[in-house]
Amino acid sequence: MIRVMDNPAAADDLLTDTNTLRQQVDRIVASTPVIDMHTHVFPPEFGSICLFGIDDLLNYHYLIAETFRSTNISYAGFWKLSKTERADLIWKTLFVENTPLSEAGRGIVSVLDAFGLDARAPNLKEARAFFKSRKLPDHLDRVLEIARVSEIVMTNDPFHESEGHTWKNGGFRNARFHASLRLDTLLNDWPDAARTLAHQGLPVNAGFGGNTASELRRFLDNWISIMQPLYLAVSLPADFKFPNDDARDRLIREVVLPAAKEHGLALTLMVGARRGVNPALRAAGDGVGKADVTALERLCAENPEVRFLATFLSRENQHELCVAARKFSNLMPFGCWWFLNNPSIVSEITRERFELLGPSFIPQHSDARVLEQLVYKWAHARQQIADALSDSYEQLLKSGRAVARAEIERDVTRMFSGNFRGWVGLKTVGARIEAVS
Ligand code: FIX
Ligand code: ZN
Repeated sequence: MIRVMDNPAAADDLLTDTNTLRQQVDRIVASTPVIDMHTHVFPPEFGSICLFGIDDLLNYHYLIAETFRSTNISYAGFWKLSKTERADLIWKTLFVENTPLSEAGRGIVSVLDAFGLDARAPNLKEARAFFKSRKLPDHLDRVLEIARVSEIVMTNDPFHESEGHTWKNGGFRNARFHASLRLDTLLNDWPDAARTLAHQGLPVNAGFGGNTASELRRFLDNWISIMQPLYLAVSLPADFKFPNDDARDRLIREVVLPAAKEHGLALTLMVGARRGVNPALRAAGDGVGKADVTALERLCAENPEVRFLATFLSRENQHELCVAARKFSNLMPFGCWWFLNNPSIVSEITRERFELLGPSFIPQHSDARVLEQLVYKWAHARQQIADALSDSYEQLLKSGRAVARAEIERDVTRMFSGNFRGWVGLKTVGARIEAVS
């Protein structure tokens, strides 16, 4: 029985009819702006790493891996081709000679459809002409509008030379983009990072001699002041351990955590990638491994003043991540990462999170690398989130509590932007977006 008087919403506002309820949830989830809190998308100021258009879309590493399953070309032969030739081959293999049943294949179809392009075209002539005709700044606006993405977080590694030029020349101006300071080179490739820094004149060495730790702190402080990141981030291998007797442990304890504390920055951990399982596939050659969630628990327990954002790549780790988040209020689970970003798994993980965490998590990030991927990744994720949320509200209704439209809006806004804003201290003042310390 629904006890109207006990609810804050007026009786008329309560959605007691399941069809109406589902329609409202679909509409609200489809239209609520989202902050995309982890991407590899860059604004035009970043030059060649700002990827867009059909050739970049088809050269996505997800599709490259799939192409090798349906053609006999050698790895060497494939990499010898130009970007345009590779796109032609991928189109022919996955979209003309086969049906694009995979999530990444369907993604291309959704993008073409959103722009009124023929997803059954025999070649890329029409799509290339269309994307060539677009003016990048207008196109960027349009993509964000279709995807209902209000703000985007980039991945910015201070060791990547491709970005250095932009940062040295005053950075970027687009207020919808934010930086995140990526620590992969530093934490996962320490001997190389130490060599590079020493080469740049920093008195550091791989054996942590002298003032290595304090010099690295200065290095991070400097990049934090240049990039103004919303958080520090690292992807970690499936065998990541904490505590551990290795350089990464020292770097985390002596450099990264103190920097996070001093600057009030959250630390994002993306755990479970197994890099270079098949190096011949380059970026498409990474795999997945089940990780040890107790490492994250130890980090959260030892550093209650640090806010952690965490995602795991293995499906097997998802339940443990939810349980860990119930134990540590400084832990925010986010996203269905990479090989998990398939409708069936997004549905499963989102439902599990509702059941264990209510609305206190961030359901998805796109991980887009190419601008227009935002269109399909968000459209597809929103469908799964809406279905899972509708089912949760319907179960609540059956148990005796109806929801009102305003409550659905509150919940979706919290999950699509509020949880992240609160976690990283990002506020919106009218159209002006600013980070607060
Ligand atoms: O480490 C990461 O941020 C990963 O998301 C990428 O490296 C990966 O290649 C990817 O694109 C996954 O979606
Ligand atoms: Zn990523």
